[in-house]
Amino acid sequence: MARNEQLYQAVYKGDQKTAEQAVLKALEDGEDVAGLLEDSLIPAMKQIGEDFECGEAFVPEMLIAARTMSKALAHLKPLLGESGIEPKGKICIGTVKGDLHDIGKNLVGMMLEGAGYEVEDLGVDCSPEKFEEAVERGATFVMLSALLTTTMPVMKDIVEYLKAKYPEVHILIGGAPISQEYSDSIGADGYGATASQAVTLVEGLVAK
Ligand code: B12
Repeated sequence: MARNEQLYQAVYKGDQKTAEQAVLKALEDGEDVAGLLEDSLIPAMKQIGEDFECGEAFVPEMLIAARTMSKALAHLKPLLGESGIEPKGKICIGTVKGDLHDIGKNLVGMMLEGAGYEVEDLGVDCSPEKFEEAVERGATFVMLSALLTTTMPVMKDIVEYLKAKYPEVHILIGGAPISQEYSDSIGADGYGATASQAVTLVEGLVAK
């Protein structure tokens, strides 16, 4: 699917009203939800990140782009979560301690709900104990998100802490700076580069 230029520009520039209008219009026109995400919304966030990296955008611009992205995502959420069947499993997801980035995490959570799982969103800045509490409530998958190189090591602490107490729980990790190599090095059960890969990973482990 080609990029929806109006939607891309609206998210990139942080124009909430236009973004919401564009997303509603695209849905009315029958545009595919996954296509809107992968070809327009995510690339707009990627671009603002690259602008930030080279000094062409600053935190306020990132923030208004992020708010606009969240508004647009809110319209897609009901469509991603439309399964209406008995949950296939219980998953908790959160962004690790010290990290406040939540767009990717939210997207992963929405896709998993859409795939038929019960998802408990623990929010951002989550301590190992917060994940543990969710496991005690019955989650068999723990999904960790980190967007900062400085908060990646927290994932290692959480994996060590949870694996020692709950070896049967699957821990999956993701976020822009994460790699398969990093996942292997900290003993996580898998890494996904995108929200759809997160679903594939979970489905693979459930099937085992
Ligand atoms: C938006 C944004 C912000 C917003 C966040 C708002 C919000 N509500 O999330 C705000 C303005 C608050 C922010 C703040 C900061 N940010 Co910022 N931010 C970004 C930006 C531009 C986009 C992130 C995003 O939403 N991407 C879109 C989503 C859809 O992608 P994603 O998160 O990667 O998620 C996908 C995959 O990674 C994967 N995934 C994600 N989680 C998981 C989990 C699992 C289990 C799996 C399987 C998959 C998975 O699936 C998702 C969907 O496909 C990035 C740039 C970038 N390229 O990442 C910088 C970026 C992450 N930020 C950065 C920085 C430096 C900061 C600040 C330190 C800036 C500052 N000086 O204050 C603060 C830190 C605040 C904190 N303590 O967390 C740097 C990090 C550099 C580094 N090496 O660590 C980046 C890379 C920008 C840059 N290029 O320099 N930021």
